[in-house]
Amino acid sequence: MLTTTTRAAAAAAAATLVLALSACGSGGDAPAAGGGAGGDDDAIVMGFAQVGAESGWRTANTASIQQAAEEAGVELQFSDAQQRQENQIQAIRSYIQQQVDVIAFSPVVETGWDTVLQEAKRAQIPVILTDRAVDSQDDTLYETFLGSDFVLEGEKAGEWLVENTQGEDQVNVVELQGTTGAAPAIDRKEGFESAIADAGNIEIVASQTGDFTRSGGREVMEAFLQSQPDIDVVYAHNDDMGLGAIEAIEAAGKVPGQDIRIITVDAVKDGMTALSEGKINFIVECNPLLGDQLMELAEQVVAGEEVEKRVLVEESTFTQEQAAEVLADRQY
Ligand code: GZL
Ligand code: ZN
Repeated sequence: MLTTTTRAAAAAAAATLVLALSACGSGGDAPAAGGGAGGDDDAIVMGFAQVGAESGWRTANTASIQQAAEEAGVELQFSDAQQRQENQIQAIRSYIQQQVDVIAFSPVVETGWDTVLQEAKRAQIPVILTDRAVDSQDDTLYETFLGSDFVLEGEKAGEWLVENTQGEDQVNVVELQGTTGAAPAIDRKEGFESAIADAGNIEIVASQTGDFTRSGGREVMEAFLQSQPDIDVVYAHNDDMGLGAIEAIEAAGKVPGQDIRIITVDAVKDGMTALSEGKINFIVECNPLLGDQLMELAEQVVAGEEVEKRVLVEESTFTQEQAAEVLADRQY
């Protein structure tokens, strides 16, 4: 557990890392004539403050952003906040100091962003939200939000469960929530609960955060297997926690996908593999490949063009049969 002093040290270290990266990234040249930091004076300089590296989804999201920046000729200053909001805020402040042309980030939680976003606004640096949203009332603090509709993802998961438990008298669900306070965790819970609300036979008997990690999912599922006498279904807010739950279920001598059915969200390679093997029963896709759309939006906002306030991404759902068909073609 990081104490406040070590947290501050960690935050400072993260900021130093960002500054070091940016120095080496721009080859230490003087700020370009274009006003932004960085070597090439007409390349857009983007500061990206990533959540962390907590899941397969995040790894794919980071790869997509880095590859798209390369292809678009955008100079990317990139930081990993290890899932800590103070590190993301520190990184955004360092991008403001560097006078980047545009800031993009995926807010680890919904709250607590207004102050630093007002600093970016005062510095006249446009901000793009990707993946996760903020709860700020002032939507002049960011140009656009590019990402999925997490409530819809939760609804798709709940609708599948309602359709596939018709006739079962009592379906006990345990829920592995994502990071506490994160938009996907809040919204996937809301969507799922709304979809099962009218089904009289489905009940969420336990719900706890596994912080979107495989180890978190395993530890919480071990506890649920101890405390819950009858678990029929696991609803995990991402594949990684579902995969951790599979480890706990198998360690308890039960068969995942049969004794205990599993529904997850993301559809990353490891999740789709488990789905094709019958250990997961249904996956709702959450598309991490936001890089190309992000670079297009960055070019538009830096050019001062109006952009949609909300840009949704395409995504689907997968059954066990569908996973087996598409597994070989999955990019992530
Ligand atoms: C969703 C994204 C979530 C993924 C998790 O867009 O924020 O964070 O579902 C990731 O796998 O950790
Ligand atoms: Zn039961």
